[in-house]
Amino acid sequence: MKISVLGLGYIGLPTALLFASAGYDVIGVDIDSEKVNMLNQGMLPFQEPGLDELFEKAQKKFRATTKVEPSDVFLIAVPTPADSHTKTADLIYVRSAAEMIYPHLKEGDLVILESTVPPLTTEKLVVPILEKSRLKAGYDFYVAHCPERAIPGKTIYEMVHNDRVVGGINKKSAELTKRLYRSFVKGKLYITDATTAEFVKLIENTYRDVNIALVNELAQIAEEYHINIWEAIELANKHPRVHLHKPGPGVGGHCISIDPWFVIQNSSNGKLIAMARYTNDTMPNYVVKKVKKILKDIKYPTITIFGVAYKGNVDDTRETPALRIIKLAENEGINIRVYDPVVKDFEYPLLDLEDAVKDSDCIVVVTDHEIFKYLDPEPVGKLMRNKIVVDTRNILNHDKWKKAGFKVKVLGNGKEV
Ligand code: SAJ
Repeated sequence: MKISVLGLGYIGLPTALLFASAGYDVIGVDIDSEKVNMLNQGMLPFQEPGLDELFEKAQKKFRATTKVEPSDVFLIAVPTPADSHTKTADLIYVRSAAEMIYPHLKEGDLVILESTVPPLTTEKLVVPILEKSRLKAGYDFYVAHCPERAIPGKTIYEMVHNDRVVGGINKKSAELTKRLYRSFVKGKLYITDATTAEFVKLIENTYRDVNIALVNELAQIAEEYHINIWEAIELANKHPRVHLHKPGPGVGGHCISIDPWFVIQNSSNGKLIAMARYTNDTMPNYVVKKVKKILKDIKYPTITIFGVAYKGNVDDTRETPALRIIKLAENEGINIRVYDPVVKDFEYPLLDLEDAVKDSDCIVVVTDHEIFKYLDPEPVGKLMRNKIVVDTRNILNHDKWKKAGFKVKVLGNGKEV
């Protein structure tokens, strides 16, 4: 059986390789010819734990190309960005993937949409395009939505071990999809209809966004009451039914900061969801306000941003709150230096540690990279003009930094305000 995976990004590539290592002949299709060449020469376009080994194992059963060809299964794993002005899903890539597939469709084929999409996309957008083949969906060929749940940094482990939801446009579509994923998924596979599966995926990320917004709001309130939110959360989470998330500089990444808009884009409801988005999107403003207050007596201040990845231990900067923090601070006349030993490309120059902290007035920890926890503050402090650190993630050993002469401020710790 031949499987074509359209879109070789963070989800499509590992998925293609997992199917290949399960024994299927897999063709990876991507419009980016550079990426296709790289893969065919045995090079990976991005890093992810376990991806090297998987690539090695799957190589004999996998090849990449820029053109769709006849297959038994077509799996769509293309990006679905949100249009930042209209806050709606931009489905151009899904549309064009379906357009590329339909001329090759034959009886018995299965088309699976993995990309995250607003409810009804599979039935109302994808199926009609595929039916331009003159075959009838659900009878001549089969269609399902099977959203991914893997978290960047643990993608491969989670793709194999997480439970998944399989939404078919009819029962046969769902059953066929379930059987296919069984080849590498060790978690449970739950069957439902396509629209419910689309909705489930979105509400998982919405649940997380709203909960993060809650603690981000509580962190600001805690500061007003001179309470340490981190202590308060730890104590509240001793309750058996309370699981408060962690406050921070805002929500980034390609999923949680976008998917809630897909839930509400066609609804007249959704005030709470939109408000949560607003709260998380404006956390960088709160961080900058805090930084400005600390730097108020310093002329021509320079700050060093520690971490521009959207979260710890990944090299991904999509929708990172760091960018908004940098832009807002720049607008206030603050000089910016950036240090992120995990990230390779960014809109601003990435400096080595020494250059990033030399003559700086303040370090702002934005990303919770593990590596920052073990940094020795002594030599860092010696290079700085002023020894101030703002920890928006509460990850540093604060006693150690204080001992090295740093003034330490932690987001949400009202006890030190
Ligand atoms: N964050 C906080 N506080 C927290 C947790 C996260 O501020 O308590 C921030 C992170 O720093 C980051 C953002 O939120 O900026 C999102 O990070 P994340 O680790 O929560 O999630 P993602 O975006 O990397 O991956 C999510 C996951 N969804 C859920 O946990 C419900 C993953 O399982 C999905 O597969 C992925 O979205 C996706 O592709 O949709």
